[in-house]
Amino acid sequence: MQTTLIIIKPDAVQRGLTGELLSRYERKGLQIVAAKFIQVSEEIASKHYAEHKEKPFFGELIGFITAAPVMVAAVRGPEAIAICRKINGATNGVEADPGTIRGDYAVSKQLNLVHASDSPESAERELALWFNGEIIDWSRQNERWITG
Ligand code: FUP
Repeated sequence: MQTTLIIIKPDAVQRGLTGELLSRYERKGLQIVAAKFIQVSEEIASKHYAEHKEKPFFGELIGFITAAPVMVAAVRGPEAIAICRKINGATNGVEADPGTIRGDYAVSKQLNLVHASDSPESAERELALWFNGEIIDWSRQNERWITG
């Protein structure tokens, strides 16, 4: 089992897609183990995107993610990290395959609706950054009908 961080970004929230996008991970069979609707601080945004600090788009990226509220969630399941990256699609909505979130709803590289951790190391770091003891280890009654 892996747990990964999902962010439903400000563009998705503004467009009224929060529930619809979160439901894609849930319908796949992943389990929501934490979620909250928040206004992101510059501090958390800068830590989250620390690997992009030297990139020319860093300022704009921080401006975007802090511009309006986001829904942040932790989702769990077998290979959850790879599954969520596939559900999201390629970073740039122009290149993302139809059937993925970005392929279906995005035409931009920055306004790309969702974030998902890209590796187990990133997931661990990001979950610790966004959720402080707020992950709930709960059992699904129908687990055997989902993961076997
Ligand atoms: P991803 O892992 O798909 O979210 O994408 P990256 O980690 O490569 O980039 C993080 C975010 O930076 C992306 F969601 C979009 C944004 N970005 C830009 O705004 N401009 C760029 O040229 C590249 C990325």
